Amino acid sequence: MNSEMREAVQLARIRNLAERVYAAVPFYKKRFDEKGVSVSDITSLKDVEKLPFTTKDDLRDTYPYGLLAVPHEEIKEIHMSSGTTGIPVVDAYTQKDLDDWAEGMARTLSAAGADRNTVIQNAYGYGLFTGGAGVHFGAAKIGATIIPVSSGNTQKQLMLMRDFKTTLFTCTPSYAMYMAEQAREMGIDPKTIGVSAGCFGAEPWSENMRIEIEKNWGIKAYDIYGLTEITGPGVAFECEYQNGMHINEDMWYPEIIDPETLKPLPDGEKGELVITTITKEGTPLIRYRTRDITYIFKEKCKCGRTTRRIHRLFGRTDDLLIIRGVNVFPSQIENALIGIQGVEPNYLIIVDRNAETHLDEVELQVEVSENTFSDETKNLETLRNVISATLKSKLGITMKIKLVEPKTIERSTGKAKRVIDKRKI
Ligand code: DLL
Repeated sequence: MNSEMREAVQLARIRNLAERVYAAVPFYKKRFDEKGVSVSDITSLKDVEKLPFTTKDDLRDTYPYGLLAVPHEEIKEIHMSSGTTGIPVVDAYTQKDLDDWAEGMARTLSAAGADRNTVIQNAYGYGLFTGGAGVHFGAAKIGATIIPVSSGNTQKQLMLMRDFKTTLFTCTPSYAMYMAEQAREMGIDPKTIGVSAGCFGAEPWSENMRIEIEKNWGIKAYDIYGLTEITGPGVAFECEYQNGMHINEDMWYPEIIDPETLKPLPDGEKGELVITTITKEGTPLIRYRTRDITYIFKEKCKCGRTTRRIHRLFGRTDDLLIIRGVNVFPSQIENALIGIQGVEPNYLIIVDRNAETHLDEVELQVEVSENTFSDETKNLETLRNVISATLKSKLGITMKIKLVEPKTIERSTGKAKRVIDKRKI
């Protein structure tokens, strides 16, 4: 579809959505009335700016069923994410929502080369988390062979991969790295297992981490994006050119806003991604503020898909560390670290506040490789200086660097924890 045709479809769907939520969801009726906006005000996509935002707090305030836009018997499945504050964020799907989700994930997996002949090992967690179910539905729609192993049990993962000739696997990028490490420990070179692709997401990762995963596994590593509130994975995905993620724009209408002023930003400008779920029935959302930072671009992709794309995520507004006035996302630190010889892509950022000076202090714990660690202390000191100087020159920040022994930073089979913020405790 060219952009004019797509925009016409989007506008019609947004108008239909506004009508549906106004009639069925008291929360939205109130928000629309407060803003003095109604469906008749939406005559172009630019008018979407007139609609109210929805935030994570709104979802918590309306937990569990406050945003339902259809009768209960239409809801066929529920997923949720726990988050950090206790009250889960809920997504309630009608059959059509599940079909759309499967479609979005089928596109995601086929863009990574999957078809009926592919054996997909799904190492995202099954259960309330959307990763397991999302990949499962998409793989089923393609007609691929699914190994629904879920996350964890790493030795078994490797055994299944080898015995059942997995060609594509899915998990968080940090778990993909951990699996490679475990394989080597078992005397297996991951490259010899025969996997050719992986779809990784659910947590921030850097371009250098991609290179690392591709090198370790001998595969092509695709970035995939999504969030529970919207549907789960399948919102946007990379194609074989691995240059930004194609947004499934016929289902999710994206905008970028300045998170401070809340004003929309043009394509190409970095800000907070806002999504309107234009075809969703169960728990549709108007202008949901994802807190994810990226930019949208519309240059035509060599793959032939005409949708706009989002750049690999830079981080989240709530992950942003401000270190003595310099804004930095954990993924930028990761990117800088991975290029340094002797360092493993395992790190932990610990933020604390000095009780006397009241200034924030950051300690960066970095794992060093086996060889480096057995070296002389002098060499470790040199390495610490190299890390410090690299971070200073690339990001303009000074951190206390602590080198730690190989395999001491806790591994995760799901989303890795990269930051410990002691200031909140
Ligand atoms: O993580 C859905 C998902 C499952 C996506 C499997 C991809 C693969 P939540 O648990 O609700 O849902 O977390 C959503 O994770 O707002 C981002 O901050 C982050 N995230 C997801 N994908 C990526 C990615 C799933 N590719 C939150 N890069 C989102 C960076 C990502 N961050």
